[in-house]
Amino acid sequence: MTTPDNGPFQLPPLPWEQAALEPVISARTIGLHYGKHHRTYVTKLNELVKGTAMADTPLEQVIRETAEKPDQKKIFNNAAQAWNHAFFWNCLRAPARAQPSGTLAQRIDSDLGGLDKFRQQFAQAAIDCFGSGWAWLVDRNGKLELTATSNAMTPIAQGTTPLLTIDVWEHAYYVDYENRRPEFVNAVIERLLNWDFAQQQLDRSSQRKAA
Ligand code: MN3
Repeated sequence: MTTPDNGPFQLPPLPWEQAALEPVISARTIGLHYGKHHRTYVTKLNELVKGTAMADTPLEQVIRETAEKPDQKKIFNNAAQAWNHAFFWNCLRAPARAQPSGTLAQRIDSDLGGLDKFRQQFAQAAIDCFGSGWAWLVDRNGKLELTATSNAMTPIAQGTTPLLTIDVWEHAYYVDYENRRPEFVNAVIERLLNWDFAQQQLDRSSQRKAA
């Protein structure tokens, strides 16, 4: 763990080497995206919460408490972006397994019409997200859905459980793909999705509902 500016919130280590996702995502993109963008969200969040009760509040709770509050917008944006990026890195893995298994595969079949439709709809949500944002596979009250959020907005502030995400801010792909967002999105969906991580999120979501 590295702690920018010794603040309470930390930049978690990447789950792989920076070149691990090549050629889909270059080491240079990961170096900038993680080392500059993600780090800056954590650093700014630490500056913003310094000396407040938020400094002792878990990150997910900071996000929920500041969502949709205009006077807390800066804290929300940096907290949600810090969380979204840490989640995003875990959604990627190379080499990825070709397809999900277990209950996740069953739910993709029953809720989304199968893996091919999942891929098409996830890509479409990512491509159609206007401007900066995120595409998500979420569990909403026991049903899987594909959706997108704008800017820093995150499912954990909207009462759904995220299973997978793709960052579609331009900084996520411009160095490697210039303006070709669909090419980036389809390459990530076909070659990098971490199905084991998505299954873990689904299991946790099911356990929370059963509790
Ligand atoms: Mn990003």
